[in-house]
Amino acid sequence: MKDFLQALRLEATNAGTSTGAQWLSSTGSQLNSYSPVDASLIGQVTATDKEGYEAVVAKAQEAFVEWRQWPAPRRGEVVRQIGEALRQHKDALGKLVSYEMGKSLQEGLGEVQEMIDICDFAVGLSRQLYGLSMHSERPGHRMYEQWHPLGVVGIISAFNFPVAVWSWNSMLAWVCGDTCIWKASEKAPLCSVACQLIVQDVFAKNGVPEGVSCIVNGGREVGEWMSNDHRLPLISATGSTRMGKEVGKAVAGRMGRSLLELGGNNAIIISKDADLDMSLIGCVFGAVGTAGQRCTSTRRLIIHQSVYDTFSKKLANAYAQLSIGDPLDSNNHVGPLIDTDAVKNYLNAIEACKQQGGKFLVEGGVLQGTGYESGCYVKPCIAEVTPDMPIVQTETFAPILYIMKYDTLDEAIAMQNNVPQGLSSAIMTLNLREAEQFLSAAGSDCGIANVNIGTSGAEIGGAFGGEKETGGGRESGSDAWKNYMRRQTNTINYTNKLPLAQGIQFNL
Ligand code: UN1
Repeated sequence: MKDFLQALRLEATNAGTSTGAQWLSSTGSQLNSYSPVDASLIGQVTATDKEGYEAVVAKAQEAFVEWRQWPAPRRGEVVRQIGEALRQHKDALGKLVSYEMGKSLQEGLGEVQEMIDICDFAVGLSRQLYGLSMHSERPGHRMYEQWHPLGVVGIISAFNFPVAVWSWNSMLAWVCGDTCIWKASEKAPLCSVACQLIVQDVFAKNGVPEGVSCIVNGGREVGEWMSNDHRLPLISATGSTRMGKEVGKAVAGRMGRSLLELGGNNAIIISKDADLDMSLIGCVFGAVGTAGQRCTSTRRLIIHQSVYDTFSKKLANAYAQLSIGDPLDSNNHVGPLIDTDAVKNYLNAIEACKQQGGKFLVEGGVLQGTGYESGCYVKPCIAEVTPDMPIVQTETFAPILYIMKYDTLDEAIAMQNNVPQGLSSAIMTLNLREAEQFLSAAGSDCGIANVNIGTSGAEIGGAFGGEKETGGGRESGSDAWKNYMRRQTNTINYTNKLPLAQGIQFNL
């Protein structure tokens, strides 16, 4: 037994359904969590059955009635303590993320840091859930708006950020007075159990009602129950565009609210005026970090023709230095893909790219031999392509980087925008005119547009999400909290007359 599993009290868990301190038994199927690092079975959870799901929703609804009455700063104090508990568990939780999901330990720890950061952000917010006040057109009237808790929030998260994405949603939802039901990816279910165990202790110390933090586990079916459930006014879903379209449709069908954060096809433009050495780090980390399994991973480089040869040589040299292997070993840059299905997708994309005319500058392939027994380790690769190839329009969750040439900035921006997805984008340039054009209304069409940093590694303080097939939702910082509350406009008449708006006369 690995010590971090013990530290997180994951030794003998097979529960996958909880309303907080209570763990419910289930007749659902067993979900095995295999590590892509070494193929070992880390643990099991039981999928939530319908009965368990109903019990969870009932508890979350009941808890909401009490929780929404707690003053927001008091809810914030509870979230502050969660942040403290996460600081204490950072090392163990970071290792679990790395071991269950396969990202490098540095990135596993970075993910827990994102959780801590969003806790801090949410604590501040708990005293700032501001509404505007307006000037009424009628004398003796006061008009303002206030934000009320929304209800039970359903959170569906993906394997690639198995803990942080939940925290972006739940920490904000909690200070906003909502209760949460979280369905983690069936590919990383132990992460949700570990988080629930950490939160449960903090809640118990503070007398938080049972049902404020709930977890359910399972596959598509559980996600469908949530999406179709009118008792969940908001579904926040992170994952593939295919999944998001189904969730969005189901939630819209019942006039619910959805917050969708889906696929990306993120590009970096390398201008003739770029600092090439600095750009290299952003490009390589963006493309191979998390083995290309971030929704913000860099998938395309659009390189000015005058620096194309120089920069592609630099890239090839950098790729030759990458060490691939056990992500818990800090000497390695790249860990495994999540599972062998992901390896198949990677191989299929390489094959499709070749058939469509792509030429590989750095070849891919599946690694074999000692240390690679899980069959999930692949070589990050680089293909020279043209932007119209169908594979270049697609998000493949793997370390495949497509590179292409451009001549004018207008052309580069058009190439960057001409994909179905619209999450993250960047330009590397020291030329102010180019940078400003890229950020202008005629520039990048993405939710995130950066200058002289890469596409991945967004900070929690900004609103996170994107346009087009990325789903349009914004999570995390800025005013994303408004997703988790309902707005109410209030007008109060403190006179003895009842003037009507718009000057309407209505005399009895
Ligand atoms: C995701 O991949 O779903 O910007 C989230 C980043 C991280 C979040 C990625 N802060 O890469």
